[in-house]
Amino acid sequence: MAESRLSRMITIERHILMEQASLPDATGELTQLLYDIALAGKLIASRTTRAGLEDILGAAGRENVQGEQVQKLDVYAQNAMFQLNDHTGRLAVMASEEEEDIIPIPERYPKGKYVLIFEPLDGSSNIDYNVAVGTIFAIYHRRTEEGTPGKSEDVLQKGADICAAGYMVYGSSTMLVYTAGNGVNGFTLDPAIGEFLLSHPNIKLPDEPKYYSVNQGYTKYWTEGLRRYTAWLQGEEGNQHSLSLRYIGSMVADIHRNLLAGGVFFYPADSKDPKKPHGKLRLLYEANPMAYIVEQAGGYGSTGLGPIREVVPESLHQRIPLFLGNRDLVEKAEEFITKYDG
Ligand code: AFP
Repeated sequence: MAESRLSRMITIERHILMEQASLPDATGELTQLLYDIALAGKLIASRTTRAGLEDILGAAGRENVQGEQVQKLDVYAQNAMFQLNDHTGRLAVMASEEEEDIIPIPERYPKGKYVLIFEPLDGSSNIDYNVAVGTIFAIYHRRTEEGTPGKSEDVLQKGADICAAGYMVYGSSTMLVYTAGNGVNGFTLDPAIGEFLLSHPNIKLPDEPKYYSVNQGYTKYWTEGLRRYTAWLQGEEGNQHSLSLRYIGSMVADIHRNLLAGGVFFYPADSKDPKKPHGKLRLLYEANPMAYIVEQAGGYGSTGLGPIREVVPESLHQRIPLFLGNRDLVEKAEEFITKYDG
């Protein structure tokens, strides 16, 4: 008898469990943690699709018609990620782009063996314009003694030590893309049944890239190496091929597109703001998880001088220049930077 379409349907829960079954030492805790993050993603998605309505129904800080406090979406996303994960006994500590310090697990709850680092709502300045935004997460094993409260050293780990990472993108549909070190898989939220269904199995960057993505409005703040590299991407500097430019200004959405279409996303160091000599994006919340995902899809993540995931973090909110995408395109950036800016 032919296999039915329903029996071929793979929910994220089923997929994570299937991955777990292939790992002999797995206890199921990572599985549950990923599932809780997916649930947070569903909650955040349900709010982002109502973003404009919230404005009609009540401004942030006031009550909406249901008598609930209206929260800004990034505050809501922060709370959803925290509250779905603080009490489960799976985490030692968390850290978020929205919080200055590490986020301890409340005293009353057990402390687990994992560390969760997240950017609750990336691209939030785009929300008012109905542009896709996203949530990024990375999971590490704790370094400090099990059962005790997690510390900064649990959070300040190299990207090379990540055990799972992913993102949710809230766009024309909601997608969750994750890797636990065994390839990258993408799931689309079916709002009718409230489930993430496997829609993009084993994502690999296409060999023939289509796009480069950078805020080219900052060209005047760039080094010679960066300018020449961008010219190379445009088919100059001895390059026979040119790529199209696409830049949304929501890193998750930009990288998601390039992951499927092939290309390079970069947010380099520039001289625009002397207080931010290493660019805008953060090593822990943005660069490391995205580099891990891109590398699991066959690409490469670099600071322009070497692998992002080898950088030893010095502080929680450290910024870092980044180049992410097809390996040959990223290595070319390293080449130009070494040659002209070194
Ligand atoms: P917001 O979360 O403040 O909107 O910043 C988004 C972001 O961190 C990242 O998603 C974009 O790639 C980048 O900033 C865009 O920054 P520019 O406006 O400087 O290009």
